[in-house]
Amino acid sequence: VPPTGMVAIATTRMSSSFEIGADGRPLPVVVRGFWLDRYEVDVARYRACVVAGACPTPKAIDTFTTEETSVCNWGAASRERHPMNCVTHAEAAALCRYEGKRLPTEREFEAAASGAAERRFPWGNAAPSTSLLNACDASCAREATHLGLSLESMFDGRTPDDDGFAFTAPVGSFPAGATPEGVLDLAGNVEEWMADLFVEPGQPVGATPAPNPSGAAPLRTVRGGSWDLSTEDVFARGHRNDVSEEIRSAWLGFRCARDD
Ligand SMILES: [Ca+2]
Ligand SMILES: [Ca+2]
Repeated sequence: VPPTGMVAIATTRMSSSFEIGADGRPLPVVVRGFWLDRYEVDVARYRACVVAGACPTPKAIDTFTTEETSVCNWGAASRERHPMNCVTHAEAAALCRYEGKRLPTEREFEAAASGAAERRFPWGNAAPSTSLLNACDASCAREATHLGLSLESMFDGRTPDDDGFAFTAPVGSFPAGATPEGVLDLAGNVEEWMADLFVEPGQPVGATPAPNPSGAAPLRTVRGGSWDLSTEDVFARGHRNDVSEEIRSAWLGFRCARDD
């Protein structure tokens, strides 16, 4: 019986997009079967953890502009089903622990999003469209100016050019963009915290993590792209990013995984 809200990801043999083997080629890896949340963690799930005393109450956003904090979903009216964003790596990990889960590893994310077939996108190889994911669309570019942000639409000059959501969307709003196993929003909506410490491209997992040039907090990997981005590549297989594990951001959320 699958755990509620989770999808089985079978053991996956693939070549890692971000690790290079001793022979200079993409590293062949076997990712053990695991469970992955069908959806990004939403505000309601995080609230249950706060009420239980197992998750910290989200703090004021101090590292971003006031304008951007209005896109943080905690405490915003009618956004209980929106992804829980603006949380640190530790806060995300606490929610997963509370649910008897953990954050997924970067390899697991890739196995779920691209599979043994090494799909370019979670849904397959077709280019992103407004029905497949929540990216920065026409409404995002328009509304962002009210927040003092300058964002571009990924669908400029195309029809349709509006995916229905200027900022975050309720989790699971893009069923056409699901993986074959039924995992939603692996590309877009919010970028997602991985369990892993970030290692430089081409280094094997477990290599000495990259130091954070801007401070003491380690860098963690984030994956999948977000509502504010407009380049197809950032939603594609192999795209990865590194951020300080202490940041809170409106474009950054998470989902949880579990061992078999
Ligand atoms: Ca959008
Ligand atoms: Ca996502």
